[in-house]
Amino acid sequence: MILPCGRPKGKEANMGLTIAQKIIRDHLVEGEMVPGREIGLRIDQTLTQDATGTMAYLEFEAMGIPRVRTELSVAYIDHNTLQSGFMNADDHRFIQSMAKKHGLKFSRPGNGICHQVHLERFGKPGKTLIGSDSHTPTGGGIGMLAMGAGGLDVAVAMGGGTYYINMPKMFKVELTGHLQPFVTAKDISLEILRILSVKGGVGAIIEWGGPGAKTLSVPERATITNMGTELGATTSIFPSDEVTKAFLEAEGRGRDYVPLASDPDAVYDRIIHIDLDTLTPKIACPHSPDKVVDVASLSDVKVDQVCIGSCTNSSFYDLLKVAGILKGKTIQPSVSLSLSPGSKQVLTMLADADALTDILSAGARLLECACGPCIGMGFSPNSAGVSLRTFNRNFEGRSGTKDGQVYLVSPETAAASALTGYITDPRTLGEAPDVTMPEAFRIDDSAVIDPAPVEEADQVEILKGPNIKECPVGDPLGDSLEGELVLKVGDNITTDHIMPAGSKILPYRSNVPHLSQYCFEVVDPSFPERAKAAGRSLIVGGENYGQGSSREHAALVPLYLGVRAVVAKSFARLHAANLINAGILPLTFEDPADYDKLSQGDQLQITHIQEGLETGSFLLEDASGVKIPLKGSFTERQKGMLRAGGLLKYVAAQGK
Ligand code: MIC
Ligand code: SF4
Repeated sequence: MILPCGRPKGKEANMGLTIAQKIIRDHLVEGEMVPGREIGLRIDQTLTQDATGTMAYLEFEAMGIPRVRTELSVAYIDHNTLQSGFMNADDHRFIQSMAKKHGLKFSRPGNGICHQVHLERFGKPGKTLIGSDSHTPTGGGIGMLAMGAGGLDVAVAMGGGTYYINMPKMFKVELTGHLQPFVTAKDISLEILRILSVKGGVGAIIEWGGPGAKTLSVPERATITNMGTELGATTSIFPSDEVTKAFLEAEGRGRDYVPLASDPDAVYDRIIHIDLDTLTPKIACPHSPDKVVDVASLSDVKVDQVCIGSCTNSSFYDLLKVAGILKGKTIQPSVSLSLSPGSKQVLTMLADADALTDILSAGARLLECACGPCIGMGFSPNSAGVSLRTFNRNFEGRSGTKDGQVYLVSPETAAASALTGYITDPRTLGEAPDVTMPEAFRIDDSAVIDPAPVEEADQVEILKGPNIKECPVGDPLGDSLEGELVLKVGDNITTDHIMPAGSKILPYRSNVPHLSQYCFEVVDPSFPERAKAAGRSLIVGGENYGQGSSREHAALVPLYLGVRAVVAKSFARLHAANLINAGILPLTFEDPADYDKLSQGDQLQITHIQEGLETGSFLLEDASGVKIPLKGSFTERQKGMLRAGGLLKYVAAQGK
């Protein structure tokens, strides 16, 4: 039994709580902590990056709120740093002017990847954080409840609004033993992906614990919580303990430490055990992070390119180990190696420790402290090239080379393979470098710019370049919806399929009309033209539709092209939320076998939508009279959003 305020009553009141449940309890403003039910959370901190940020700030601007109402909001520039053309620089100036006027800190380009910098300088155990980037759960490495969200949700939270999710189930991963030499946190991430798959964490928060967790440093924990995103999990979290305290103290932020642990009698929906003593180096094969095998099993695969970096594996700790492996050696002439340090702190400390010299002398190319190759911003592999990356995603085409064969590995496996030219189990190298966490990090926040004081905010001019176009808004949902089935796709369609990124397209994240030419480019380049010609239309998908990124462009661009409903076997959490925010109706098949009854080009109709919103049952009919039952269960708030034509219109109507 649960009281309206969400606190358990009766027998359950004495039940122990998990770490996440404790943070949720302390931030609950609406709903009950019952798995599957919608809850509203107070958000302490927000972050945005530039690829989703421009849109988020346009949305924030549309809300007319003068100053952010969070404890801390930070605007990072880390994705779009190539600046080929005026577009990125214009977006950066816009974001910087918005931050200055509306009370956000602004992290300049070059300061680092949002998740790495946020962990170093701003994250606090026990706080809630949402970010317009799906890897925001990195903050779970220091015991934050950190979640990826759509830009519009972040805009609402910046304005002091509530963030809504469905109360997740609780999973626990119990770690025992110690990582053996050359076996790493990345191998733990890949192992859990092997066990659970890219859908295995959907609807769950994954808590990491057990004696093995105590042996992991904060950067290692952050690698694991970062890649929890690939499991589809709402977020992942570690306890806040002595290790967290030491990390915060080394960052000069000991005052931010609070201890956090689950109760001994906390209840989990699922417990998974991983024995670190027996874990071996792992690798995810093209094109999915869960296609995991032992590194040793692929030793005959020749490597063309190795990329070390990204928000998963670019900490000082990771890169010191890489330097230790490469020191005094030279990479194979056939291999191209890149290094993108996670932050300016990491880069300057590597330089101070002479470790940067070891890496560069071995033959690496130094890229910026930014996302870079992870999101296809340069350094694409050669045709059909094998690229080993310490990143978190290896979706088809994401590297910028359509037939590139991207494998995901640890920094140790990456460095070892660059030396041999073949996929190499780093344990064959001999002795592992002995790396310890520093007692103090190099603290220099000069690349973080404070906002204007409130009294001067009025005078700050908002700078908008010509690339910044209006954000599309949905139409109120009527009682029936008719349209062509313009695209039928299979399982595990990612947001990179729906709205690709990369150096050609990413500069247009604030220009939806231009962006729309590339929608579903990897799947079917004729989609945009067909969708435009069709007027109002529907898309049909398989399982886990929309997995991957938080990019709301994967909803806004189809909306612009006329898509009004997506019918799938199942949806990824973030994408379903983004569709509703955009005013697109996401429905699932009552019987997944009905998926086979539909073909691209069918004329479809969904009737009695208003009744369906209440009952959760919908009926899809094609022109020949075939009837397919669909379902969709929406909260009152979501119904309101769909009826209004999306979150922006809904918020405007509520006068919030
Ligand atoms: C990604 O890793 O796919 C991104 C680029 O960081 C995205 C955000 C975006 O599309 O801008 C994410 O993970 O949310
Ligand atoms: Fe940047 Fe890659 Fe991390 Fe996304 S996954 S935030 S693109 S480094």
